[in-house]
Amino acid sequence: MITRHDWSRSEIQALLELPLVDLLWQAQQVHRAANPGYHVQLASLLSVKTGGCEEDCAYCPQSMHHSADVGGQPNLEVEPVLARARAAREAGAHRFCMGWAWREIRDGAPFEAMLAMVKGVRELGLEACVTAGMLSDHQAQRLAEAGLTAYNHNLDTSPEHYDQIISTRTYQERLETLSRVRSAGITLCCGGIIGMGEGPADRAGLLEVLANLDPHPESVPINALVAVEGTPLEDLPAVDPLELVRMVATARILMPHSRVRLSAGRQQLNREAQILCLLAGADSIFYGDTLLTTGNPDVLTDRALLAAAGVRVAEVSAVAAEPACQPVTAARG
Ligand code: SAM
Ligand code: DTB
Ligand code: SF4
Repeated sequence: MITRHDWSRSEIQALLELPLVDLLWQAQQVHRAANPGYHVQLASLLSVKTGGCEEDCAYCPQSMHHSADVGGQPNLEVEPVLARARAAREAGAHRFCMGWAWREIRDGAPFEAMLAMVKGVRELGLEACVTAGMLSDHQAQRLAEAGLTAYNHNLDTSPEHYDQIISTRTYQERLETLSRVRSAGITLCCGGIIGMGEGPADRAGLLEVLANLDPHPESVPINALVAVEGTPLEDLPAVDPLELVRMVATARILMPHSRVRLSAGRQQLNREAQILCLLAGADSIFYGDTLLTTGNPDVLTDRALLAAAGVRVAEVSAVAAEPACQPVTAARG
């Protein structure tokens, strides 16, 4: 199978608009060929620094620009974070993702603590992912040295729709952050959100930018907007679950070897819609009762979901044996 990096927006839009049965059939063929065995990865999330963020992302309950801001909570310390990572591992998670509501990483004690958290999570045999806004080359290098598996930084939407969602950081700055992470040898986790008032060309536009990154991001989170009260997007209607299925299937066709993560918004989906997303090629979910600040299905419900779908859950020990930075063709960050 050839992995392409030259997809046009019209080709992508045509995929998104295929009859659903044909889109699913194509996605499944690509998925089975690229990822034999169908292993689903479980990733747990923890918010280390919550709220009070200077950015104005319209969807986010952690922005100081919105009345929803959930700020005012102390940053978590290294030991409690590692205790949560241990508990996540015991519950069966493979990856532990930590979030900081920052515009950019600052040097000093909080960054040293971040490095200690990354080291500690890796020592537990888990993959470690951080999402903390923009960073410098030096900070990326230090995170790589600490063993960071992946850095999450989303493009969120198309370049054209972007300024309706965020005004305090440009699309170009996001692309530069991604390239810094890549240069440091850390795998990329980069995706977006649907349900923010975008049109079909915007969904194709987001996927176009992602699919033309070379190499592709190893991990591509597809979020459905969680419309939080007190954010500018609070009144937007819930996205049709089949639109999420289409987005997942198209991401799978465009980026055959990437992990496509069915991310925020699963609480609005019934079991069957989630299974359709798995069929469409999603091979990771966030696992644990909370995302960063909003809810997620509980662990037992998710275990039952995966059992009902009949998918295999990746073994933690197998994940731990993988090196932090893998060759591009095999990378599954
Ligand atoms: N401040 C960091 C940053 O923006 O890179 C890290 C945290 S941020 C919460 C991580 C991602 O979560 C965002 O880029 C966005 O795609 C997603 N997200 C945040 N709030 C969301 C919401 N209400 N619904 C869906 N996705 C959301
Ligand atoms: C991503 O794309 N989705 C996750 C993870 N990356 C960091 C975060 C979703 C957050 C949803 C809103 C909240 O819980 O605050
Ligand atoms: Fe929320 Fe991250 Fe935007 Fe800050 S930068 S408002 S934490 S999404």
